[in-house]
Amino acid sequence: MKPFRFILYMPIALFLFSCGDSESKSRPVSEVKADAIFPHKMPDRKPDFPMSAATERMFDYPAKGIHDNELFSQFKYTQLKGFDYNNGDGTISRRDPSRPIKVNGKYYSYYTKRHTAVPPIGAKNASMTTDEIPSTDWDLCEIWYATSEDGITWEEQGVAIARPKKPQSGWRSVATPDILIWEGKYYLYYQAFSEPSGLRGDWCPVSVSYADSPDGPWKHGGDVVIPFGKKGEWDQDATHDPHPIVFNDKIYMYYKAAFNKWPDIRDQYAVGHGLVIADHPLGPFEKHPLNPVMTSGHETTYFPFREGVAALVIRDGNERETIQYAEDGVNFEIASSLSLTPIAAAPYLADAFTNTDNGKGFTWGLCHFINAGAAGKQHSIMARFDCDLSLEYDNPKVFKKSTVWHKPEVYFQQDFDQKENGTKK
Ligand code: AAL
Repeated sequence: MKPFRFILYMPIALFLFSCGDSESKSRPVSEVKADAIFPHKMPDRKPDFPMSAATERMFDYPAKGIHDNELFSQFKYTQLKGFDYNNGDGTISRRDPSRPIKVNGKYYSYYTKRHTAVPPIGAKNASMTTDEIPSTDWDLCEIWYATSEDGITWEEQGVAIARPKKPQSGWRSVATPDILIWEGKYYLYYQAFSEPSGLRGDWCPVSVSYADSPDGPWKHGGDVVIPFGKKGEWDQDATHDPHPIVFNDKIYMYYKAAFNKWPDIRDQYAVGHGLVIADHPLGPFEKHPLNPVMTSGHETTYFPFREGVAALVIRDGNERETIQYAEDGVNFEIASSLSLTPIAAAPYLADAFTNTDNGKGFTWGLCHFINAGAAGKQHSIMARFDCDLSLEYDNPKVFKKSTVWHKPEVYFQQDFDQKENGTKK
């Protein structure tokens, strides 16, 4: 605390702490004596008198107000230049970008690219797919890469990881890559499908390839890098969105598995994120005994922050649209709640692989929009987001406002058929 604030608050604090009764929270309301009233000026420290659960909780966040919370930000979006989508006819899709890395002054990002004769016919129709007809947007894909000087205009460079020959893992599709830099080498982790996604579920293991340069050539380094759970365990048949960082001198790889879903309870589905840890990028990766370490969120986005790890948790679960923080990279707590979050966020992190114990966060990254196409022309596009989630950057006027006003059209796009009655319980 700054010295002048300490002097200012000292008398208030002494008064507040002297009239505390920590047990009174749990007493019936008639017995709770209002020893002190919450002050108009925000106290620096948690007062020791009876408070509601929400007021108590306010003191557990990184800051009591979002304007001072380094783990809160609004997000702004910019269209990328340099990618062609065949006039949006659904035959070209780019999605699930890797976190950009900067090498020799250029940013590199790796992503799922689908270029198929026709748009996807849907997971439900997976049994009707052919070698030419994709089920989902990430079926029949390859991993491509692009470079950029400014993170906005990108030049597509070509294929990084092609589909291997049948029956090798990934022969059907390789997708959703992320990158690790370790001892001067580059490692790409990605989902390797050996059946059309949707056939039995979105089932796939993770493979790894490595190279001496971010331009490749990439050498196959192994399959099923993240071990599946045994039958009956939450991650028994899916390991998605591999996301490595270097933390505590080791490789911490977070991943996602959707569970409680297939084959017949899709509407009950749950999402967990697991953590596997290794001493070397090619493994072996060992599962953390407390997995899943996160029970909300879809695509994984974890980053070194201060002495711990923070996560952007979006789309799924009770704690979706939050940032969470864990000093140990395992036991996450909510640090802020967010709106209009980037989907499949891949932030540019200068310190993702430096084993830092003072993670700085980020100010921009890539993400995707999966509904870029008109009906029957489904494809995804990638975009850039900017934000203020960095300890080295402050732009409160743009990024720390609590409300962002959207035009009425944004709301009216979420229309509702008034004849749709729902079900009475
Ligand atoms: C994504 C990711 C994984 C899923 C699919 C493609 O956004 O969660 O990659 O398998 O959707």
